[in-house]
Amino acid sequence: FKNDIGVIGMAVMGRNLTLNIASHGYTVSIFNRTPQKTEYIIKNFDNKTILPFFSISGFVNSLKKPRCILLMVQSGKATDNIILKLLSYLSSGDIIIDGGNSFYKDTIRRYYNLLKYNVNFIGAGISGGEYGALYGPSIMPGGNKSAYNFIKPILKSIAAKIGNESCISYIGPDGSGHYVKMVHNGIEYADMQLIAESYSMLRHILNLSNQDISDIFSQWNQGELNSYLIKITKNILKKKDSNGNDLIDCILDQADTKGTGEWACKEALELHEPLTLITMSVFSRYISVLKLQRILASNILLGPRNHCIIHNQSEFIEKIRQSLYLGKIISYSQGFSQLSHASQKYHWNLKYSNIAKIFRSGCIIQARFLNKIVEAYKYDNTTMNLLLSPYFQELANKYQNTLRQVVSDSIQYGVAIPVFSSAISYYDSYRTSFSSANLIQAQRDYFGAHTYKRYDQDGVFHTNWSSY
Ligand code: NBP
Repeated sequence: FKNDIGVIGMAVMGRNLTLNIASHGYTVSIFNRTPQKTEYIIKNFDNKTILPFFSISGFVNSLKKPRCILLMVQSGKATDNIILKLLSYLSSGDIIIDGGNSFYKDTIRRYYNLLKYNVNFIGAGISGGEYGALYGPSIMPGGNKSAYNFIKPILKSIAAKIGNESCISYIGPDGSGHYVKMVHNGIEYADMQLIAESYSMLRHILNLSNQDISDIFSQWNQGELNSYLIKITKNILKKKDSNGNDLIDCILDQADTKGTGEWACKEALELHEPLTLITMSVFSRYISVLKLQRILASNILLGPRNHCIIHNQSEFIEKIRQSLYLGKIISYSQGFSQLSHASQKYHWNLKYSNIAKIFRSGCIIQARFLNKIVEAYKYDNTTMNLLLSPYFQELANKYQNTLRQVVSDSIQYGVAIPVFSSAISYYDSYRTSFSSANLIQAQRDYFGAHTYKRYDQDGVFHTNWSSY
């Protein structure tokens, strides 16, 4: 008897995905470098369809051919090591699925390297954290399409559902699935930062209590902003610690990063994409880490002398809501624009409507408004920027004034809102038909003879600027 699929890596993600797969009637072989983790699963989860293996050869030999092996190990060297160990036991046509957060360029390299051995490699972004892995994640697979079609029934069965649709869709060739996951994670950074800045304005400008803010998020979750991140924020703000204190007030204000957000920003630089909100979200986490410097600076550097006064509290709360929604839209516009640029560069032929569809459940950025992105790209997959599509342009025109008021009020209060500020700056830059870059070009030509073009004449020009 041979098993349907094997999973390597029995940390939280691999374990929960294994339980999810087994709960759908598949037999699963499991392996982990450290045997205790494998033993733990067998002892603690009474599931006859999960079979433990303590050697790679035994694990590989236990699988039906062509073998399907899901890797859920740490990205980077650990993934390369385990692929190398597997390779000597695999046969032509076998399929390795890397469900970890691998860098897409590593996935491209692994894909073409394994092709030499006739081993199929699927780079699958998997989002939803440990809960999603157990009950239904969003899955973004890239690689060979016929290999994907072979493993599709298993992956489809474990993916999150929205109605009768599964949150999985073939993304495209080689590293495209992991690229989409990287941008997804970047978008997640900006969503979280926009929510945190909203919380900061409610807390430090309106002086509301955590309970009040939780109630506001609860109301927001009923409308346009309905999303997983708003829901968990509402819950976080109500949570008490064992002493009855608001837990949020006891949590140190230093946020970590794990890599995918930074990758998205580095890729933006490589592609010359203005991914300003995500980048500013990553920088905001870096500033958060400078706690000692911030404490020092708070005693040295002055803030605004006079606060403007918010006369109407409920009106300001509604303005923050509208600004948060527009900020989110601008961030997604940038993220999808980067996807489109990468798709052209790597010839991936991405279908943005399908990508937005699989983000609608299972993953961290799941949100009602993704339906609007699905519609926008279904109507036109070549849309240059979501802000130009009918629904989003109408919304941007409706909320842009509010966003600038909220940014201006917060600046006057001295409350930091770096991503809201980036949102309105990008918005204004994007809608400016005559920018100040003429001066930049002149400066470049002045000191470096970089040349410039003119509106009124064809050709490329250089001026001897120092002669009058
Ligand atoms: P970790 O990312 O913490 O990785 C731990 C696993 O990698 C363990 O099974 C460990 O084995 C194995 N491993 C390491 Br470390 N080095 C190894 C090596 N040289 N050879 C073989 N195995 C090795 O686990 P995770 O949080 O479950 O995440 C798994 C993957 O899924 C990662 O790529 C992660 O980025 C991605 N992911 C995580 C989340 C999340 O919410 N945690 C969400 C989405 C995707 P050991 O037990 O012997 O040390």
